[in-house]
Amino acid sequence: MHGSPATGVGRTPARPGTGDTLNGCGQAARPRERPGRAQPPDEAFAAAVLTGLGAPRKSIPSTWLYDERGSQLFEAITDLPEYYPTRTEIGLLRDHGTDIARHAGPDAVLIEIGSGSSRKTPLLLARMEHPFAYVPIDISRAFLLHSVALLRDQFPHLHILPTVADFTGPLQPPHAFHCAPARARRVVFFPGSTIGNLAPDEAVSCLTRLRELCGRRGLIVLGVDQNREETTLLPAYDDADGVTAQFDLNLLARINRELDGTFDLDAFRHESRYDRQRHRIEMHLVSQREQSVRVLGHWFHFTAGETIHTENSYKFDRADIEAMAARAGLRRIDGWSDDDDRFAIHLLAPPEAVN
Ligand code: AVI
Repeated sequence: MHGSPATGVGRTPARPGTGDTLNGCGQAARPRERPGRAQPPDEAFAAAVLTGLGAPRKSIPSTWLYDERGSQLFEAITDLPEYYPTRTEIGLLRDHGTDIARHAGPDAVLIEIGSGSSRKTPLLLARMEHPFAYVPIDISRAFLLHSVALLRDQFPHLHILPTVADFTGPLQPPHAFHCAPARARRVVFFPGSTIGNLAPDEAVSCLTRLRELCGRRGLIVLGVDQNREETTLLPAYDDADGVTAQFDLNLLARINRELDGTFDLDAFRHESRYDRQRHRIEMHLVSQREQSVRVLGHWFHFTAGETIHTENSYKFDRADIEAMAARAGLRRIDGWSDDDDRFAIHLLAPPEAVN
C-alpha cells in the first residue's frame, strides 16, 4: 500500500479513548478476561487485519506488531549491534541531558510518550532540578508497572503517575498538571524515533496534540533517527540473528492465535526495503509461494512474492522536523546529533514559550 502507507504507531496496540491513570501505587487493574476462556477477538485488530489483507496492496498498521511477544522482541532489537538508534540516543542523552534539564527548569512535570520500559528516563530525571512528577504514558500496563518499580526507588520524592493511553488518540491532561507548582514546565519526552513510524501528515497531527498537551510554556524533547545511509539502515532492520524477522513474523502468529488465522509462518519471509524518495524503511512479509490464508472465516489469496507491508520507519532530517514543527505550531529551539549524524534530539517549543 504505497499510495497510502502502512500507518499506526506505538509500542503496543492503539485503543482510542483510554486514558486511565493507574493508582499512585501502580496497582494493576483486574485482568480483562477470566483465565481458561478464549478471549473474544479485539475488534479493532480484527478490523485492521481484514481491511488490510483485503486491500489491493496488502498492509497491516505497525501498531499491531506490539503484543506481549512483539514488545519483548522489540526490546531485544534495541540491544542488537545493528540497531544503532537506541544506543546512539542514550549517548546523546548522557552527553546533553544537562542542557535538556536546563531548558526544563525546576519542578518540571516530565511526560513520556510510549514510555515502554522507561530505560532512558533516568538520564533526564537525574539531571533535572527537583522534577515534580513523571507521567509515563503507554498502552501496556505491564511496561508501566515495570517503570514505576524501576523509578520509585531511584527517585523517592518524585510523583509517578503511570497512565494507560494510546498517544495516537486524544490525550487527557494528567492530574499532575493541576497539582504542580505554578512555575513547573510541562516537558514531553518522545524518544526512540517513534515519530518516524508515522507518515509526515500524521506526525504533524501528533506534534500538534503534544503541543496542546504541554501547553503554552511547554517543551518537547524529540528523538529522531535521521540516518539515510542504506548500508547501515538495512541491517538495522534485518539483523544477522533474525530478531527483526521474528518481530515481523510474530504478527502472523498473533493473527493465527487471536483471529483464528491459518498463516504458515514458514511460507513468509521478512524483508526490509529502503525507499530513497520517501526516506523511509519499509518492513514487508513476502509470500514464498502462491497460497490462500483464512482469517476469521475470510479467505485471502497471495501470489508468490506478494507482500504484506507491516511498517514504515521514516528518517526525518532536521529540515523535515523544522517544517513539521512549524505546521504543528512549534519551533526548534535547540538540538544535538551524534558524530555520525545518524540520530538527533530536537527540543521543540511553542513560539510564545520563554526558553
Ligand atoms: C519503534 N520504532 C521506532 C522502531 C523503528 O525503528 O522504526 C520499530 C522497529 N521496527 C523494526 N525495528 C525497529
